[in-house]
Parts: sequence; C-alpha cells; structure tokens
Amino acid sequence: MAYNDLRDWIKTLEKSGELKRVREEVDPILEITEITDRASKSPKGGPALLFENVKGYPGIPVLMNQFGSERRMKLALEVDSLEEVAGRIRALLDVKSPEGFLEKLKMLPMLADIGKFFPKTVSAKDAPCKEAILRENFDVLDFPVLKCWPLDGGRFITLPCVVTRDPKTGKRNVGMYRMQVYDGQTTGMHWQRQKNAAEHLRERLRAAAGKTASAHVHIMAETAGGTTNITLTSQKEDRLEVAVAIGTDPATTFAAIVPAPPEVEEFMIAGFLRQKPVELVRCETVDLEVPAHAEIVLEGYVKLDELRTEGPFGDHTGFYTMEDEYPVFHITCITHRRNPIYASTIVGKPPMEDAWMGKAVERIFLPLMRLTLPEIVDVNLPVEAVFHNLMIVSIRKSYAGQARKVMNGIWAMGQAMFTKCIIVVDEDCDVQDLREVTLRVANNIDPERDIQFTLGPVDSLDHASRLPNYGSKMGIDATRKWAAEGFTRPWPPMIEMDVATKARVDAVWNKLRLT
Ligand SMILES: Cc1cc2nc3c(=O)[nH]c(=O)nc-3n(C[C@H](O)[C@H](O)[C@H](O)COP(=O)(O)O)c2cc1C
Ligand SMILES: [Mn+2]
Repeated sequence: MAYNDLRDWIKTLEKSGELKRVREEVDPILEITEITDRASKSPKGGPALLFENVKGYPGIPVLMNQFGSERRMKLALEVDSLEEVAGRIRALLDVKSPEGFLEKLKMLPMLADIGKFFPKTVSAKDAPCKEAILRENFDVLDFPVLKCWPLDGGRFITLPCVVTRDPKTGKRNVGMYRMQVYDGQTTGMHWQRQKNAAEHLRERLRAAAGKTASAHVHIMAETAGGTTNITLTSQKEDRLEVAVAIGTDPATTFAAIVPAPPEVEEFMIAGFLRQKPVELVRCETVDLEVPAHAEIVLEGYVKLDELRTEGPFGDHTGFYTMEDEYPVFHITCITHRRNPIYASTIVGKPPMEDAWMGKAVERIFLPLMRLTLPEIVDVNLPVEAVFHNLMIVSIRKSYAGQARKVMNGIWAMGQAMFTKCIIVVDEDCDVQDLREVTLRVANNIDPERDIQFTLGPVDSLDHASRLPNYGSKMGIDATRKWAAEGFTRPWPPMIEMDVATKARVDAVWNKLRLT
C-alpha cells in the first residue's frame, strides 16, 4: 500500500529496522552532516536517521538518509527488486494494439492502472499541510535548515520538491533544486540552466521581453535564469510562481529527482511509482498545487530580473561548487503540518544517500534508454564517478561504428547530455564488474583510434571544464574492432577453459583442499 506521507514512511522504516532515532542534542550547523556522513559511509548505506533533539529547534525532528541503502530504495518504491519498476515500465511500453474484443478486455486492468497515475486535487480541509497557514511573520529559519559543510555559503534546504508551471502548456514540473537561505523570507533557487524550471522561467521572460527586446532573452539564457541588465518592472505578471514541498511521501520525493522528459509531470511519475494518485491541494498565494500531505510548504515567486550569488556548497562531486548567479525565491506564505518533520539530505564525497537514489534511476531508466538505443544491454554509472562523469554501457554490436552511435545517442538524451566519459563494451562484458571493464578497456583500445572527443553542455558542477557549463566529453570504444571498421588483423579470443575440463575439476575440487 502506498505511503500516505512522510510519517507513514517513517513508521515503515522503523518497523523494518531501517531507522535510528538520535536523542542526543545535535546542531543543524555541521553536526548533523558529520553524523550522517559517518553513518552513510558503511558499505550497505547505514540507517535512516531521525534527529529528535535539534539544537534551537525543540519539537522539530530532522529526517536524514531516508533513501540511503538499496533496501530502503526498494522499500520506498514498494518493490522487491528495482527491476520490478523497470518491468512495469516495459509492460507499459510493450502495449500492442489490441485485436478483437477479448484482447481489449485484457487491457482494462492496465487502463485502470493508468488512471492511478493522475493526481487528485483535495480541498484544504483534507490537506494536513494546511494545519498551520502563515501569511505573515513567517521565517524559513523557524525550521532546522542545515549548514552542511564548513565552506558552504550559508544554510541550504537540500531536499525540496520545487513545483513550477510551464507558462506555455500549463503542465507542472517538480524538480529537486537546493535552496540557500538568504533570510527568513528569501532563498536562492539553484535550478541549473538545462533543468525544466529554468526553462519555465525563460518562457516567462520571453513572454515579458520578447515583444520589444529579444536580446534580453539572450542575456537571460546566458545566465542561470535571471538577467542582470534588463529592467523589467517586477509586476505580478513578470514573475514565475513557485511552490516548494518539503517532507513528502517517498515516491513523490524520488519523482522530483528522476530525469524525466519535460513533458511528463512528476506527479504522474509519483502516481505510477506508488500506484495510487498523489493528492494535491491548491496553494494559498500562488496558482499552483502541492502534495496535500507535505510536512512544510513554501509558496512564493522568482522575479524575472533578479539574480543573486549562490554558494559555495559542498556538492555530490566531493568538491565544493563555487559561487555563481542564480534566481532568488521570495516567500509569500508558509504552510505546515502540526509538529512538522523536516526532511533533508547531505551530499559530499560518495557514497552518500544520493548514490542509492542514482542507482535506482540507473535501473529504472534502462528500459527507457533502450527505446532509443535498443542495442544497449546494460549500463553502470559508478558511484565514485558521481554518475554524470562516467557511464559504462554494454551493447549488442551489429554494425560498424555502432559504439560511436550509442555515445552520440547518450549525449543527446535528456540529462545524459552531462555524461563526461562514456565507455562502450561488447555485450559479453559485465558492466557491473569494474575489473572486467578495466581489462577490456585497457586491452581493447588503440587510444588514438578508439577515443572520441566531442564538445557540448556539461554539468554546472563540473569544475574542470574550460568554461562553466560548456566543455568536452570523451567516448571510449572498447568493443572488439571489426574489419568493417578498418581492423583487418585477427582479434584474439578471450581465454576460457573448456566445459569438460571444468566439470572434471569441479568433481575433485573439494578433495584437493586448495582453498
Ligand atoms: C539531493 C539532490 C539535490 C539536487 N540539487 C540540485 C540542484 O541544486 N540543482 C539542480 O539543477 N539539480 C539538482 N539535483 C538534480 C535534479 O533534481 C534532477 O536533475 C531533476 O531531474 C531535475 O528535474 P527536472 O528535470 O524536472 O528539471 C539534485 C538532485 C538530488 C538528488
Ligand atoms: Mn521534470
């Protein structure tokens, strides 16, 4: 049964022995990070942590590391294996046009399932997130927002589900973008320029500036979402409304991070994952809806003509991302549940909680990658390469140049555009076995011939690229080379013992007592 809310989820975590309560007083400034970091470094991820005695915040517990193990990721998505989610996606994609009445009839359960994806709007009285409504005298620092690392530019809300509406299509987007607290009513809004909410803001700017000064849109596009030298009177219509839900049921929180195509509303993804509609409620001061069971909701807007320095922030690369200019979120109203629970996460040197979320995304997205690149057998984004820096792909190679085609396909696919290095191996190489991958790559390449460079957008967190957000990527074709690719030398077989000898040795192995 789908989790109603964060509390329901916490109960399950506790029942499953996955949650530890911390009753010792801890400071939200750095201390919660140090404890969570140490707990997450255990090989299987360490427990979820509920800090019940947070210095300066009596009565507001902080939940950390809720997704921080494979077991919890599966519990969150209510599956025994992440492949199950992939299987459900495959089943959806596999639909053939039904022939005849019986086949149509067989499809009815699936259609009923699809009905569960759509969110449902409930009234405010059925929405726990409205138990307290603060239209004035609110302060976001009334919640235990963490300062994560020593050189961070301030305190950051790290697990927010940020809701915006596409000004053109009216579709909603939910993305997780960190928010640096500037003061009680103002935060940063760190949506990177390639993310959906940044495009919503650009759409608003195009609408506001487009008629007279298209140059402004250019300037805007150069920045993360605002612009420094256009003067737009910030009328209400010159804003992008934003709502932020903190502490939602796990499927909704997870949906905010998945790299879904822009056309797909994350509330539908959450509905698909939990197999029950997400309940939404209208906001008080903006024309948006938020999960009705959220612990805390911040409503407000981002001005079209405002940027502010954001960062530094100790990031999931293991390095700090340095200051940059990002839009500013002005809070117009805060609503919350009685006795709210504050949900957060930290990022830093891997492995951290986001490693487990990333691995779940890797499994779930494989069938979707195969839609465009059906030759892909498996993928591995090693945690240590912080996902976007390295993708290892195995392919069933059927024609010359196919490894390069796959690289280019990946660089063209949504957020996979950020992949700095792609390694392509043949289908008989297990990409999850990094020793095997290393052996193949080191043996199979003629570096000058098999390494390909290209230029394009890179992740905003990349500190090594020649320019912020723009740089090179590398693909390594470690597949066996074919004559059709100009390789006419014989390619040696890999060493393997014959089956009969193996069987004979199996039969006597234990007697030999060699291990
Ligand atoms: C803990 C965590 C923090 C994140 N912080 C940011 C962030 O500050 N800015 C950003 O652009 N993406 C961030 N991301 C990645 C986005 O959530 C992810 O790219 C998501 O797909 C964006 O949604 P969108 O495609 O609807 O824009 C974060 C992800 C996680 C798991
Ligand atoms: Mn999206």
